[in-house]
Amino acid sequence: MPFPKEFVWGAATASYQIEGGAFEDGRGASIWDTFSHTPGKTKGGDTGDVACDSYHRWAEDMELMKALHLQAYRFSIAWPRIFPAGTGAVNPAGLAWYDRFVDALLAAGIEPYVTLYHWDLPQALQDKGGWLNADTARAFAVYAATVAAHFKGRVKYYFTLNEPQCSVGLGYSAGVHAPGYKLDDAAVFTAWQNTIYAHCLAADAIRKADPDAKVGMASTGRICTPATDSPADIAAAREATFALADGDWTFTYTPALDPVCGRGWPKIAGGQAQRVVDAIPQEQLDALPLGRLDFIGMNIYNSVAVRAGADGKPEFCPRAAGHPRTAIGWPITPEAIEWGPRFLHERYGLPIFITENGLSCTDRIHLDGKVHDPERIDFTHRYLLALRQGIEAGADVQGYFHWSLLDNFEWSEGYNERFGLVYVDYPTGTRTPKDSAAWYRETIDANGGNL
Ligand code: IFM
Repeated sequence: MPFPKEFVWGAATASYQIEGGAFEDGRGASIWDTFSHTPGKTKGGDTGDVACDSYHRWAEDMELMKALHLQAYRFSIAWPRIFPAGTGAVNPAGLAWYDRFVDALLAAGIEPYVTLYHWDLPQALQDKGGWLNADTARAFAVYAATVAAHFKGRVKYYFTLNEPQCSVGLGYSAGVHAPGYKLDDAAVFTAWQNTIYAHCLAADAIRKADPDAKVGMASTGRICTPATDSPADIAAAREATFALADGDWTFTYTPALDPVCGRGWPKIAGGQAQRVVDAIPQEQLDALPLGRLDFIGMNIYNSVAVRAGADGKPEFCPRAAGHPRTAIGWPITPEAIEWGPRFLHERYGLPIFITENGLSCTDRIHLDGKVHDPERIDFTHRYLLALRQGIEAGADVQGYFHWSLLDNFEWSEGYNERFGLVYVDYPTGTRTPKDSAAWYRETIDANGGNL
């Protein structure tokens, strides 16, 4: 059975991961330039200086997207290309590059879905405290307003943030992403709170600049799936998906979505972070309704199974020995993309886009010159079947963006992980569509009816 009639099929990327051109046409430095150039922070010392060189090879990428029959493309705008110092003067060359790109997408009949912040914060703002400083949120709103006004009538769909769970959790708590901080839970919550404040101000700014624009946030987090179909296990999985404990709350949907979906700031069981939640300034509380969402973006990769314990409380189920994994080591759990959207749709009542889903494989060019990636086809096939079950069960999922269009710079993992439908030979920049690209095109053409 095909997917719903208006279902949108796309692929996704992010600026720092593919663009390169890091020092061109007036782009300012971002925290990822600083971080990746700091010895020991990325595998092999890899940086995004060149990445897939999409800054120069974008027309080629456009042809790849056309050949894939993509209906939509989710990409991010690099804030430091538009405002090299984060605030102040606009860089016209930065806007001009995205002008060419967006116009080419539209000419190809591919709908742009723009992410405004996929982690490449201007370094100049980091120097003033980054997300620990509420001024960063105000600067983000100016940037969002500038972009939305500039692309009015051309870009309709915006995601303000990509995965605050990672930009804050990995960047301010675990220290493995830029800016590389390992702060206490209270400080981590301060960065979180300012990030959500930024979303709220930006959502408002986008709507004021372009009343026809639609605003979402691309979120991620722990998804718990029921060990069996029993109502008790389903209830336990739901509870565990949204539960927050002090020191274990950043990789969850709740503190990103509850505040902007009319549920207020959630309680964080424990101490440190809750003290900061209790002290959120009034102006930030007042801004929450501005952050209302037209849709939720979910970046889904895997999940953990949960059952109801003897007292009905959630118990995590260990994975069986040898459970299937992707090249990066993440478990393969298609049920994530059935239950995640079901639980979020029940809780928030909003349409959902799967803004990322995919896997890294140990892809290579085979003797016949092609890239055979049956693992990616099998993984995506299984996840799409599960997604369709979720839709049939009532989750209002309106589109799917495969992560990623191209192999690219996988943050602290450098170029070690290949997530693309298209293989990139980094020394030459040569692109080779993998077998999965042809398979995905067939799936798009059949609106999933081939699955
Ligand atoms: O590459 C990342 C992306 O930038 C954010 N979501 C997860 C992907 C795979 O790790």
